[in-house]
Amino acid sequence: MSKTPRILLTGFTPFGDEDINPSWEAVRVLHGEHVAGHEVVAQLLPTAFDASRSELEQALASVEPALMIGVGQAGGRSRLSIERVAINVQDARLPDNAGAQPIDEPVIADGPAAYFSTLPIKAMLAALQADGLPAEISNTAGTYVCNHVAYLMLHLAARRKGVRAGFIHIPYLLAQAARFPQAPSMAQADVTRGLMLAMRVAASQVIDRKLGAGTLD
Ligand code: PCA
Repeated sequence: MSKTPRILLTGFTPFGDEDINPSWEAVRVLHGEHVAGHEVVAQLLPTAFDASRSELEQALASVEPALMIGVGQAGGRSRLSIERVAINVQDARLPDNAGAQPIDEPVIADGPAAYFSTLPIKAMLAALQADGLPAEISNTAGTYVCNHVAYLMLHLAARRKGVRAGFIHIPYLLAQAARFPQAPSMAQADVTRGLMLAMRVAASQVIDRKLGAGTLD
Protein backbone atom coordinates (compact mmCIF):
# COMPACT_ATOMS: atom_id res chain seq x y z
CA MET A 1 0.00 0.00 0.00
CA SER A 2 1.41 3.41 -0.87
CA LYS A 3 1.85 5.72 2.09
CA THR A 4 -0.37 8.70 2.78
CA PRO A 5 0.90 11.84 1.02
CA ARG A 6 2.00 14.57 3.38
CA ILE A 7 1.74 18.32 3.62
CA LEU A 8 4.72 20.03 5.23
CA LEU A 9 3.21 23.05 6.98
CA THR A 10 5.78 25.39 8.51
CA GLY A 11 5.59 28.21 11.07
CA PHE A 12 8.29 30.47 12.49
CA THR A 13 9.81 31.28 15.87
CA PRO A 14 9.10 34.76 17.32
CA PHE A 15 11.30 37.61 16.09
CA GLY A 16 11.73 41.33 16.70
CA ASP A 17 9.98 42.43 19.91
CA GLU A 18 7.37 39.66 19.86
CA ASP A 19 7.07 36.82 22.38
CA ILE A 20 5.03 34.62 20.08
CA ASN A 21 4.81 34.07 16.37
CA PRO A 22 1.18 33.66 15.26
CA SER A 23 2.30 31.43 12.41
CA TRP A 24 3.55 28.73 14.77
CA GLU A 25 0.55 29.18 17.11
CA ALA A 26 -1.82 28.56 14.19
CA VAL A 27 0.24 25.81 12.55
CA ARG A 28 1.28 23.65 15.49
CA VAL A 29 -2.29 22.63 16.38
CA LEU A 30 -2.66 21.14 12.90
CA HIS A 31 0.10 18.56 13.31
CA GLY A 32 -1.29 15.10 12.53
CA GLU A 33 -4.54 16.37 10.99
CA HIS A 34 -5.80 14.78 7.81
CA VAL A 35 -7.04 16.90 4.95
CA ALA A 36 -8.05 15.82 1.43
CA GLY A 37 -6.26 12.50 1.83
CA HIS A 38 -3.05 14.12 3.08
CA GLU A 39 -1.45 14.07 6.53
CA VAL A 40 -0.25 17.40 7.94
CA VAL A 41 3.26 17.59 9.38
CA ALA A 42 3.78 20.84 11.29
CA GLN A 43 7.36 22.07 11.42
CA LEU A 44 8.81 25.01 13.31
CA LEU A 45 11.48 26.97 11.43
CA PRO A 46 13.85 29.48 13.03
CA THR A 47 13.50 33.11 11.96
CA ALA A 48 17.07 33.06 10.72
CA PHE A 49 18.25 32.99 7.12
CA ASP A 50 20.86 30.22 7.30
CA ALA A 51 19.23 27.96 9.91
CA SER A 52 15.80 28.14 8.24
CA ARG A 53 17.37 26.78 5.07
CA SER A 54 19.11 23.83 6.72
CA GLU A 55 16.05 22.96 8.81
CA LEU A 56 13.76 23.19 5.79
CA GLU A 57 16.08 20.91 3.80
CA GLN A 58 16.15 18.39 6.66
CA ALA A 59 12.37 18.45 7.01
CA LEU A 60 11.96 18.00 3.29
CA ALA A 61 14.26 14.97 3.31
CA SER A 62 12.53 13.29 6.24
CA VAL A 63 8.89 14.19 5.49
CA GLU A 64 9.04 13.86 1.67
CA PRO A 65 5.92 16.02 1.31
CA ALA A 66 3.68 16.28 -1.73
CA LEU A 67 2.91 19.85 -0.75
CA MET A 68 4.82 22.51 1.19
CA ILE A 69 3.04 25.51 2.66
CA GLY A 70 5.01 28.10 4.59
CA VAL A 71 3.19 30.38 7.03
CA GLY A 72 4.62 33.58 8.54
CA GLN A 73 3.65 36.66 10.51
CA ALA A 74 3.03 39.87 8.60
CA GLY A 75 2.34 42.35 11.39
CA GLY A 76 0.16 45.17 10.01
CA ARG A 77 -1.61 43.10 7.36
CA SER A 78 -5.32 42.68 7.97
CA ARG A 79 -6.01 39.52 5.96
CA LEU A 80 -4.82 36.01 5.31
CA SER A 81 -2.39 36.92 2.57
CA ILE A 82 -1.83 34.23 -0.05
CA GLU A 83 1.50 34.98 -1.67
CA ARG A 84 1.76 34.85 -5.46
CA VAL A 85 5.52 35.19 -5.80
CA ALA A 86 8.87 34.80 -4.01
CA ILE A 87 11.93 36.74 -5.20
CA ASN A 88 15.63 35.90 -5.21
CA VAL A 89 16.61 38.65 -2.75
CA GLN A 90 17.51 38.91 0.90
CA ASP A 91 17.32 42.50 2.13
CA ALA A 92 16.83 42.40 5.90
CA ARG A 93 15.42 45.50 7.62
CA LEU A 94 16.36 44.02 11.00
CA PRO A 95 18.88 41.36 12.03
CA ASP A 96 17.48 37.84 12.05
CA ASN A 97 17.44 35.75 15.25
CA ALA A 98 21.05 34.70 14.62
CA GLY A 99 22.15 38.32 14.15
CA ALA A 100 22.55 38.09 10.36
CA GLN A 101 21.40 41.04 8.25
CA PRO A 102 22.04 40.30 4.58
CA ILE A 103 21.55 43.20 2.18
CA ASP A 104 20.78 42.60 -1.49
CA GLU A 105 22.12 39.06 -1.51
CA PRO A 106 20.45 36.33 -3.54
CA VAL A 107 18.67 33.45 -1.79
CA ILE A 108 20.23 31.13 -4.39
CA ALA A 109 23.21 32.40 -6.38
CA ASP A 110 22.34 31.97 -10.08
CA GLY A 111 18.74 31.07 -9.19
CA PRO A 112 15.88 32.57 -11.23
CA ALA A 113 14.79 36.11 -10.27
CA ALA A 114 11.51 34.78 -8.87
CA TYR A 115 9.23 31.81 -8.55
CA PHE A 116 5.46 31.89 -8.73
CA SER A 117 3.51 29.89 -6.16
CA THR A 118 2.51 26.53 -7.57
CA LEU A 119 -0.63 26.40 -5.42
CA PRO A 120 -4.08 27.28 -6.83
CA ILE A 121 -4.01 30.70 -5.13
CA LYS A 122 -7.23 32.10 -6.58
CA ALA A 123 -9.19 28.96 -5.71
CA MET A 124 -7.78 29.16 -2.19
CA LEU A 125 -8.76 32.83 -1.98
CA ALA A 126 -12.32 32.05 -3.11
CA ALA A 127 -12.66 29.27 -0.55
CA LEU A 128 -11.49 31.49 2.30
CA GLN A 129 -13.80 34.32 1.27
CA ALA A 130 -16.74 31.95 0.88
CA ASP A 131 -16.16 30.87 4.47
CA GLY A 132 -16.32 34.48 5.68
CA LEU A 133 -12.61 34.85 6.33
CA PRO A 134 -10.65 38.00 5.38
CA ALA A 135 -8.24 36.98 2.62
CA GLU A 136 -6.26 38.50 -0.24
CA ILE A 137 -3.68 37.74 -2.90
CA SER A 138 -0.36 39.40 -2.08
CA ASN A 139 2.22 40.18 -4.73
CA THR A 140 5.13 40.46 -2.32
CA ALA A 141 6.28 38.25 0.52
CA GLY A 142 8.81 40.93 1.49
CA THR A 143 12.58 40.48 1.45
CA TYR A 144 13.14 38.95 4.89
CA VAL A 145 13.14 35.36 6.17
CA CYS A 146 9.61 34.54 4.95
CA ASN A 147 10.39 35.42 1.35
CA HIS A 148 13.65 33.49 1.74
CA VAL A 149 11.80 30.35 2.89
CA ALA A 150 9.08 30.78 0.25
CA TYR A 151 11.75 31.05 -2.46
CA LEU A 152 13.62 28.01 -1.11
CA MET A 153 10.43 25.94 -0.95
CA LEU A 154 9.66 26.72 -4.56
CA HIS A 155 13.26 26.19 -5.62
CA LEU A 156 13.42 22.80 -3.89
CA ALA A 157 9.94 21.81 -5.11
CA ALA A 158 10.92 22.62 -8.69
CA ARG A 159 13.54 19.86 -8.43
CA ARG A 160 11.08 17.22 -7.19
CA LYS A 161 8.49 15.75 -9.50
CA GLY A 162 4.94 16.61 -8.57
CA VAL A 163 5.82 18.59 -5.46
CA ARG A 164 4.06 21.94 -5.14
CA ALA A 165 4.63 24.82 -2.72
CA GLY A 166 3.43 28.24 -1.63
CA PHE A 167 3.35 30.70 1.23
CA ILE A 168 0.68 32.44 3.34
CA HIS A 169 1.32 35.50 5.50
CA ILE A 170 -1.01 36.06 8.47
CA PRO A 171 -1.87 39.09 10.65
CA TYR A 172 -0.98 39.52 14.31
CA LEU A 173 -3.01 37.53 16.82
CA LEU A 174 -5.31 39.52 19.14
CA ALA A 175 -2.91 39.57 22.09
CA GLN A 176 -0.12 40.97 19.92
CA ALA A 177 -2.27 43.64 18.26
CA ALA A 178 -3.65 44.76 21.63
CA ARG A 179 -0.30 46.49 22.20
CA PHE A 180 -0.62 48.66 19.07
CA PRO A 181 -3.53 51.10 18.69
CA GLN A 182 -4.12 50.61 14.96
CA ALA A 183 -2.86 47.11 14.26
CA PRO A 184 -5.29 44.64 12.69
CA SER A 185 -5.51 41.14 14.13
CA MET A 186 -7.20 37.78 13.78
CA ALA A 187 -8.08 35.11 16.32
CA GLN A 188 -5.85 32.04 16.20
CA ALA A 189 -8.84 29.72 15.71
CA ASP A 190 -9.85 31.64 12.59
CA VAL A 191 -6.33 31.56 11.18
CA THR A 192 -6.13 27.83 11.84
CA ARG A 193 -9.52 27.29 10.16
CA GLY A 194 -8.30 29.31 7.19
CA LEU A 195 -5.15 27.24 6.92
CA MET A 196 -7.19 24.01 6.96
CA LEU A 197 -9.37 25.34 4.16
CA ALA A 198 -6.38 26.58 2.16
CA MET A 199 -4.73 23.16 2.51
CA ARG A 200 -7.94 21.38 1.48
CA VAL A 201 -8.08 23.36 -1.76
CA ALA A 202 -4.33 23.13 -2.40
CA ALA A 203 -4.28 19.38 -1.83
CA SER A 204 -7.30 18.61 -3.95
CA GLN A 205 -6.78 20.78 -7.03
CA VAL A 206 -3.81 21.58 -9.21
CA ILE A 207 -5.41 23.83 -11.82
CA ASP A 208 -6.25 27.30 -10.53
CA ARG A 209 -9.44 29.29 -11.13
CA LYS A 210 -9.38 32.40 -13.28
CA LEU A 211 -10.59 35.04 -10.87
CA GLY A 212 -9.61 38.71 -10.74
CA ALA A 213 -7.78 39.71 -7.56
CA GLY A 214 -5.21 42.19 -8.85
CA THR A 215 -4.18 45.56 -7.47
CA LEU A 216 -3.35 48.92 -9.03
CA ASP A 217 -0.66 49.98 -6.58
N1 PCA B 1 7.64 36.75 9.44
C1 PCA B 1 8.89 37.27 8.90
C2 PCA B 1 9.91 36.20 9.15
C3 PCA B 1 9.29 35.25 10.11
C4 PCA B 1 7.86 35.62 10.16
O1 PCA B 1 6.99 35.02 10.76
C5 PCA B 1 8.77 37.69 7.44
O2 PCA B 1 7.68 38.08 7.01
O3 PCA B 1 9.76 37.64 6.73
